[in-house]
Amino acid sequence: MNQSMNLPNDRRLPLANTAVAYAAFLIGTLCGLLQVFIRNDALTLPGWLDYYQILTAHGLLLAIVFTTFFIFAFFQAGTSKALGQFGPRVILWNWIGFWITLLGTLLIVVMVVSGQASVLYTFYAPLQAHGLFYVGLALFVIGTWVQGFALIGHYVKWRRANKGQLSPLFAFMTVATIILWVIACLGVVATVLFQFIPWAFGWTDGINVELSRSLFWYFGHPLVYFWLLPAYMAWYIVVPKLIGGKVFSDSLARLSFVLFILFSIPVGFHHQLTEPGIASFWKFLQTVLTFMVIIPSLMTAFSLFATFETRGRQLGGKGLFGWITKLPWKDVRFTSILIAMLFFIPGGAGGIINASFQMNELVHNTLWVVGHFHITVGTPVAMTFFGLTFWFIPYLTGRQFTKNLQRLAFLQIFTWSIGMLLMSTAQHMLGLLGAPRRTAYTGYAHEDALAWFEGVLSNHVTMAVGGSILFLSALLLIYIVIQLWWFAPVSDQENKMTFPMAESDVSGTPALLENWKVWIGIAFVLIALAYTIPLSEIIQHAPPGSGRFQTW
Ligand code: HAS
Repeated sequence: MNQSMNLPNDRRLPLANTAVAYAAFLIGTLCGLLQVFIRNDALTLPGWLDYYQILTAHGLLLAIVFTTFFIFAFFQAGTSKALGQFGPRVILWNWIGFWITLLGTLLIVVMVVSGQASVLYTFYAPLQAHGLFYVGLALFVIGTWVQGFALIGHYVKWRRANKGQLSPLFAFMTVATIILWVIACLGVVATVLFQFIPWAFGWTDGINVELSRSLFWYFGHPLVYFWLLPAYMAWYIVVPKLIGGKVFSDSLARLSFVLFILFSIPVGFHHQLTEPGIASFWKFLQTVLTFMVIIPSLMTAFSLFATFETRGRQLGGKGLFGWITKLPWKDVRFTSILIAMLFFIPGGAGGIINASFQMNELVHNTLWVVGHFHITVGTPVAMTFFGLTFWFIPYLTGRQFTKNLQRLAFLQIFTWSIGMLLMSTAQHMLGLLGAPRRTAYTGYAHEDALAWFEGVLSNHVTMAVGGSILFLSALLLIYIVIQLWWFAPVSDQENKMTFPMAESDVSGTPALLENWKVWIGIAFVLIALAYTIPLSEIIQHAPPGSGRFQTW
C-alpha cells in the first residue's frame, strides 16, 4: 500500500481542488461581511451591486463551491493514500471532472456577477435567472459525478484485487458519500434539465413551482450530509490518529454512513413544512424519517466520546472528567476539530427543533435558520476543513507547518469561534423574535417588534460585530494557506507531514455493510415510499405554470 504520494499528479489534483476552494472562500466571506452591514443599515451598496446578488454569491461560493472542491481534494488525497496510487485513467477522469466542475462554477459566477442570477443558492422558481446559470449548475453536478465515478473506479479495481476483504475505512466512507451525492443530485438534475432550462430559454411558458421546490429539497437535504460526511470522516479517522488512538468501532462507523445513505434523502419535505400543496400525511412521514437520520449523528457522538475517553484514560486521565485534560489541546490540528464538534452539539439540537413539525412554524424563514446553518455547515464542517488544511496543504506541498504558523492557526480558530458564537447567537435570537431571513434591511415591522431587536444579543449590530470578526479570521486563514502553499520552509524527512489515518479493526465487521446493492436498493424503496404519491399529486393537480419573475 502506498504511504506517500510520489506521483506529482496525485498531488496536483487535490491541490487544484483546494486552490479553487480557497479562492471561493475568500470572495464568499467578503460577501458575508457586506451582508451583515447591509442588514444593519450601515452600508449602502453602489447601484450596480445589490444585496440579493451578494447573498446569492455568498451562499453559492461558500456552501457549494468551497465545500465541494475541498471535499474532492480530501477524497482524492485520502483514497490514493488508502488504496494506492491512482492509475493514468483515474487521474485523467478526475482531471476531466475537475475542469467540468470548474467550468460550471465559472459560468455560475459570471451570471451572478453580471446581475443575471440573483436567485439565492436555492434558486426557487418563479424567480428566474439567465438560462446559462442553470447550464452552469448542470455542468457543476456533471463534473462532480465524473470525479466521483473516477474515484469509484479506483475503489472497484482495489476490491477486485483484494477479493473478500473489506476496503479501508477511508475508501468505504468516500464511496458511501459519493453514492449519497449521486442519488441526491438526481432531484436537482431533474428540475434543472426538465424544468428550469426549458423555461429559462423560453421553450416552455411556465414552471410547476411546487414540483421544482420539491425536487430541489429532495437534493437540498442530503446536500447537507454531503458536506457533513467528509467532516465525519475526519472525526472518525483523522482525529483518533492525531490523539494516538484508534477508531472506536469499525462496524459502528460503517453502519452510521450506511444509515445516512438510507435516511438522508426521503426527508426533503421538512424544508417545506409551511408550503401548501403537499398533504400533511407526507410531511409527517418525512418528519419521522428525519428523526431517523438523527440516529447516525448520535452514534457518531457516542463513538467520538468513547474514542476520547479511552485515549484520555490510557494517558492516565482519572475520575469522571480527568481524561479530557489528557487530550492534545496544544495541537491545533486536533483542537480546531474538537471545537468544530462542540459547535455541532447546539447545531444538531437546533436541527431537531427545525424538524419538529409544529416548532418549524415558529422558526421557518426567520434568521433562526440562518443561525442554524452557520453552526452546522459554517463551523462544524468549515472548521473541520480548516483543521484539515493545516496539515493537508503541507502534506501536498511538502512544506512545514511551522511553530509561528501554528500560533496563527490558534488565533484563526479562536477568532472564528468567537465571531461565530456572536453572530449565530444573535441570529438565533433575532429569528425567534421574528426577524426574517432572505431579506435585506427591513424596517417594515411594527415599532414594538423593532424594539425587540435592540437587545444585547438580539441585535443586528451584534451580528455585524460577529460577522466582522469572522471576516478577519477568514483573512488570517488565507494568509496561512498562502504560507503553507508557497513560503513555509520545505520539510525534511523528520518533519514531513503524513496523512493521519487511524487504525480500524475490521475483524468484527459484517461483510454485509459493504454490500452496496442492498443499501442502494433499500434507499430507493424508501425514496419511492416517501415521494411517489406526493410528487404525482403535485404533477397531476398542478395549477397553470408560473411565468418568470425577476425582482432585482
Ligand atoms: Fe439543518 C435547515 C433539520 C443538520 C444545514 N439546515 C438547514 C439549512 C441548512 C442546513 C443550510 O427539519 C437551510 C436551508 C435553506 O436555505 O433553507 N438539520 C436538521 C436536522 C439535522 C440537521 C434534523 N443541517 C444539518 C447539518 C447541516 C445543516 C449537518 C450542514 C452541514 N435543517 C433542518 C430543518 C431545516 C434545516 C428542518 C429547515 C428549516 C426551515 O424551516 O427552513 C440533524 O442532522 C442534526 C443531527 C445532529 C446531532 C448532533 C450530534 C453531535 C455531534 C458532536 C459530538 C461532540 C463531541 C465533542 C463528540 C444530533 C456528532 C466531545 C467533546 C469533548 C470535550 C470530549
